[in-house]
Amino acid sequence: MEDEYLAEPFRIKMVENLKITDRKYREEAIKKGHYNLFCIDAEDVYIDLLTDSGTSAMSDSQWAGIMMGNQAYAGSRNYKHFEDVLRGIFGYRHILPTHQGRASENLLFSSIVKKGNVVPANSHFDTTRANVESNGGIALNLVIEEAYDTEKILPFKGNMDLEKLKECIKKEGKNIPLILMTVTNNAGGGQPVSMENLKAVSKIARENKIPFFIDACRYAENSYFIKMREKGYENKTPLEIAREMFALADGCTFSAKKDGLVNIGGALAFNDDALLEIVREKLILIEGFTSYGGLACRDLEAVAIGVMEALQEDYLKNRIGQTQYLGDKLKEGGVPMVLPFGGHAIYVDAKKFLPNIPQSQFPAQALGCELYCEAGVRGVEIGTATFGKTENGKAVYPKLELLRLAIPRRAYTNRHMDVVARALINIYKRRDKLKGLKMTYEAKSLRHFTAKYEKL
Ligand code: PLI
Repeated sequence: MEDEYLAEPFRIKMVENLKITDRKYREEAIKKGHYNLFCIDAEDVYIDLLTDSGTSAMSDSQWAGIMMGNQAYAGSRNYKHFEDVLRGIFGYRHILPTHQGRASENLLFSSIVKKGNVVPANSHFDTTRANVESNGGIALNLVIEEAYDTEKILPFKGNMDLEKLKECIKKEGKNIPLILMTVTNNAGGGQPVSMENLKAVSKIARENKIPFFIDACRYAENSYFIKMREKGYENKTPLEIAREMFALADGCTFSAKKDGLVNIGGALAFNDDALLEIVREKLILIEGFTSYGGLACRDLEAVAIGVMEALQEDYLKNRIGQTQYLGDKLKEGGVPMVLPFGGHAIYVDAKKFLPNIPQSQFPAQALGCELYCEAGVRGVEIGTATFGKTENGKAVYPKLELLRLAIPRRAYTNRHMDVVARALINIYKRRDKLKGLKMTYEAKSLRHFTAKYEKL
């Protein structure tokens, strides 16, 4: 479809009614949830931008596929469909179903990461980092330095810094069990990785005989960015681009809850036959048999259909377009964000939004709570609570302090995006009145999910 005529490439067949609340109600709700947006009831949220994971609206084809579920412990036809479709995209020999991305990470990292190993990535997401660390490894972020400059406009700000990677290999050598590339780079603003960078990382990995894996959560969106921004890919389909990307690696972890357009599902895919022996045993032990991997077979069918829908060009144009739409509105209102806008989310730069609140007082978390109180919009902190830590009694802060507004796929209209923008711009106008938070409880790992705060 020509750009000027393309709106949503779908129409709405079923709706979920939303609860409408007032500010007093929301202030009570967030106080009851100890100022942690993970600890409030989803029903009390009007526009839920906590995550784009597992929150997609499925299509009628996917629901029809679910009704055609062939529930069998072994050898279900839905698994065969799932395997065929994913192999057709990823190209790897072994396609193992899992219930979601972190289960794939657990299976892979517990099989190949040993105590003291170093795992370089452009940026690890929180579960990826936690899975490396829980196996005694060290998760290293080697994204290009420009990724930390939120205002710098570059087409592929998710790229790996190749010099840093080479240095790391020189220093660590055989201590590196794998190199990981997250596409798009969720922890760094949802920024894409270029094919050129993937090729270079692949070459370095192969020269040094280090396995190279892709964290493929948002590979379809990354493929679309390559088509839009990288020379030589203008006339290729997202599927062709995706195939080229995966051919550069030895395997991938995949959360189908993102670019699989499903509410649950994932996969671990790779070529190594020896690794299969180890992983298959673990899969059966912790997830389920190799032909369902912790899912109902009907869910495998929904993934098989969803991944192909998520590779459609009109879908991707509309999807990335909605994120840009929200970003453009916020930019008009002067809101500081990570630029250029990411694929699945807008990342508000809380350091710049609230320069009066130091990182020790969780500015992105405080902003998230205020946005919820203002309009019932829920985002998620990607800053000190998520990636900061206490080391030898001293607080260590991440470089970026962001409030992520992740947009569920096919779920909200641009009128919802208008509300989000209006609310955030209104807060921006009175930003000097906002106060920070004090963390009163933190768990040892993944503390942001269960942390408790008090208002300062
Ligand atoms: O939520 P999972 O276990 O299906 O996937 C874990 C995961 C791995 N890698 C990346 C890049 C992710 O973004 C990711 C999950 N992301 C979530 C839940 C998010 O809100 O971004």
